[in-house]
Amino acid sequence: MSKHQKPELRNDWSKQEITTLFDLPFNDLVFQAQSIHRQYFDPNEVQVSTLLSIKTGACPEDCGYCSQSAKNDAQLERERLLALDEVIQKAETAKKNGASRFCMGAAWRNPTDKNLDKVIDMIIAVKGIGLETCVTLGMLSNEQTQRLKDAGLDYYNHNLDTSPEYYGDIITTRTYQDRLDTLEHVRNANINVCSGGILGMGEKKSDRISLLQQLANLPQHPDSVPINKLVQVEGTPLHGVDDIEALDFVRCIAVARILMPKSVVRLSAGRSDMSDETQALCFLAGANSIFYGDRLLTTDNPDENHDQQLFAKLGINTAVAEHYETEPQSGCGCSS
Ligand code: SAM
Ligand code: DTB
Ligand code: SF4
Repeated sequence: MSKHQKPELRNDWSKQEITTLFDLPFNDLVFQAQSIHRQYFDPNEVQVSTLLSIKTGACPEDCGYCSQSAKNDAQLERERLLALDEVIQKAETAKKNGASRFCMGAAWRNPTDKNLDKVIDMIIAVKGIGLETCVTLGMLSNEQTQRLKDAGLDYYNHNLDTSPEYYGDIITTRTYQDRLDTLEHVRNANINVCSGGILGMGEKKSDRISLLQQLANLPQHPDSVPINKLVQVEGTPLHGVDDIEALDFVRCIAVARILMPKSVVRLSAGRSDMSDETQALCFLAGANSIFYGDRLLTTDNPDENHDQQLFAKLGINTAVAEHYETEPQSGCGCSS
C-alpha cells in the first residue's frame, strides 16, 4: 500500500494475521493504526454520543457482566419504560452539552411490538431535536428492524460481547448465532450497525483476537465498533475478575482500527477508571468516538467538564454529525 492509498476493506482476516498484529512492538502497532486512521479520518476529531437507559433492570437474560439482569444480585432500582417527555428533556440536554447522537438502551431480551411503538415515538422526537439516534433493545425480528428503519433510526447497537469460544461462560440465555442473526436483520434494513464487545471479563488473548476477527469478518464491517472495558458491578458474577492491563486495551483498539479502517471505533464503557494518558493512547491508536455525559446506562462515566478539559489538552474537536470522513492525509502525518 502506498502512502496515500486507502487500505482495502477486508472481511477475510485469519487468526494468524491478527495474532501477528497483536505481537508487534507497541510503537509499531500504534504507528500502523494511526497511519491507517489518517487515511479515513481527521485524527483530531472525536464523535460524542450520550446514553440514556429508557428501561432499567429486571432483564430476563443472564449476561454475567450486567447490573440489569434479574438473575444477578446487583442493587439496582428497576424502572419502567420512561415517558416520552422525559426522554425529550434528556435529549435536549445532551444536545445542549454538545452530543451529536443520542443512544437509548432498554433492558430487554427483545422488544414487544407494543414497546416498539413507544420507542419509535422516542426516535422520531429525538430526531426532531436534531440529534442522530441509536437504540439498543436486544434481539430484533426482520419486521421490527424494518419498522425502526421506517421511523428513521440511524444506528442499532447490538454487541457480540466476546469470542464465540468464551461466550458460553458469560451468557447462556441466548446464543452467539442469535446475535449474528439480529445483526443481519439490522444490516438488511440498511440501518447503520453498531457492534463491538467488552474486554476485561477474564478472557484470554485468543478470545480478544477471536472477537475482533468475528467483527472484522462480518459481511460488512460495523459502522461503529464500541470497545467497552468491563465496568465491574457488585453482585454480578464478573465482579472481582482480573482487570485488563491498560496497554493491552490500547493494543485491542489499535488492532480494531487496522482491521476495520473505515469504522468509527468507540472508546466506550470503562473510561471512569482510565487515566487521561490511557485515553490519549486510545485516541492515538485510532479510537474516535466516546460516550459523553456523566452516566452510561446504570453506571458512572466521566463528567462533561473532565472530557472537555481532556479534549482541550489534546487539541481534539468533537464531530458535528456522522460520516465525517475527511480527505486522506499523508500516511504518517509528517511533511515529507
Ligand atoms: N439489553 C440489550 C442487549 O443486551 O442487547 C441492550 C442493552 S445492553 C446493557 C448493551 C450492551 O452494554 C451490552 O451488550 C454490553 O456489551 C454492554 N454492557 C452492559 N453492561 C456492561 C458493563 N458492566 N461493562 C461494560 N459493558 C457493559
Ligand atoms: C455499548 O457498547 N456500551 C454501552 C452501549 N453500547 C449501550 C453500554 C455500556 C453499559 C455500561 C454499564 C452500565 O452503565 O450499565
Ligand atoms: Fe439484559 Fe442487555 Fe443486560 Fe444482557 S446486557 S442482562 S440483555 S440488559
